[in-house]
Amino acid sequence: AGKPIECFAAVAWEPKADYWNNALSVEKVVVQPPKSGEVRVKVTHTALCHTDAFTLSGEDAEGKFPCILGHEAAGIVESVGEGVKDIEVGDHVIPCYQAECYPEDQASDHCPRCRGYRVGKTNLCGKIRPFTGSGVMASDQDSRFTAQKDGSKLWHYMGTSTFSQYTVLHAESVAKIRKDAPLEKVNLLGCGLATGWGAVWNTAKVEEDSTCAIFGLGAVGLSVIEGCAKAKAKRIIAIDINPDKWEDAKAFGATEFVNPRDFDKPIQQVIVEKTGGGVDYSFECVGNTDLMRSALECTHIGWGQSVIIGVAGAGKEISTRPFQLVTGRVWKGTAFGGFKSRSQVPELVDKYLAGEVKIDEYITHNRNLTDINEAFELLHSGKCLRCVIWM
Ligand code: NAD
Ligand code: DAO
Ligand code: ZN
Repeated sequence: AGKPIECFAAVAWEPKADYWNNALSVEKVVVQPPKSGEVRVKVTHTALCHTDAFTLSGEDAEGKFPCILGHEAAGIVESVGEGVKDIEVGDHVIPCYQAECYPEDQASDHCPRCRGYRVGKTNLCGKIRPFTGSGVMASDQDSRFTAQKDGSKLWHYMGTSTFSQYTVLHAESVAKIRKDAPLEKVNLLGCGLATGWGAVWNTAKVEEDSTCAIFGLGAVGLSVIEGCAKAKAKRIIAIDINPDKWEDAKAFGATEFVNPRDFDKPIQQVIVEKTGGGVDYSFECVGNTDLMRSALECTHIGWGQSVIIGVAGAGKEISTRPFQLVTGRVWKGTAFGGFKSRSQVPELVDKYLAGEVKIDEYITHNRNLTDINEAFELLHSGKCLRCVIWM
């Protein structure tokens, strides 16, 4: 504690369009001790999410290089900076790319998005957002990482940077969890699964007996399916261009599978015909703007809702005929499934330990940090849902 730590990290020196092709360099980095309002965490496990690949590929307008990527992780607090309350050395934690400020910030107007009448309107707390979005820590607007070989500064990513054996987090980004939770599993709650479940339960609020369509069957799409099944949806239509995804989708609760490549008409027309007018809820879990349109247009006139989850490349735009909205369809989006991170991630851990939600079934691969490039290759291959990196 109080001293810099040398450890290994996977450094992204520059963006690489073919992100699956040895894009990261596993090397020694130096991690400074936490400053005021920060904690330093020993990352034990981190998974790879498509969003890491997206930033690494250079498509993310906020991507700042060189940096240390990674945002779906779990670990143990190594040291705590001044003024940090309720987090102690040895606590088990999940870093959260979406921070959540404290009640006292809200009372004293410290957070631009969580004060006064705005309290509770969004999970997108804005207190440290300018810093997490620009790769630095709030207290001095600087990084805590340097490369050991030449002292170059390495930027943080999403306020998490979990592809490092040690990372420094804002206290607002730390969800403290119970110690009996297996860190090698619950790391997945830092992003993908929470996002999918929350899109169903918090954003769409899917009801019993409803009909749902899910576009894209990666871990996010499958967790949407699991969420819909838990919400007792009657029909859960799984859509993917990779037919190998059907077995997984069925195991998570899908009732039917549609491959857009099997039809020579737009997929929205196929779904509308199949459901006698359209689905009640649809979810786009790919990041493809044409598919976002299909997802909206396959919902039912009058009440259909479509939730965008996928992250599209910088500068991409969505379109539809305004009549689609005039006639009652609703287009929404969600980040982290609408969950408040620090307070609700521990509740998701409880749900997992009570056997109410799956995690293990999403973990198709495990690798060591030295093999992280192979994990990106697996993600790209379409054969991997989540690969957990043991740090
Ligand atoms: P993934 O790459 O594992 O899964 C994507 C799936 O989409 C694959 O099965 C692929 O075969 C399928 N697909 C590709 N093109 C398709 C098409 N035209 N039609 C139908 N299916 C198609 O990704 P993931 O990790 O599940 O993440 C999905 C998306 O969600 C990504 O864009 C990711 O950045 C985003 N994401 C958003 C949030 C959020 O908070 N909004 C959180 C996490 C991830
Ligand atoms: O608060 O200004 C803001 C924007 C917050 C961005 C949240 C990111 C949502 C998208 C997906 C990330 C998946 C890891
Ligand atoms: Zn806030």
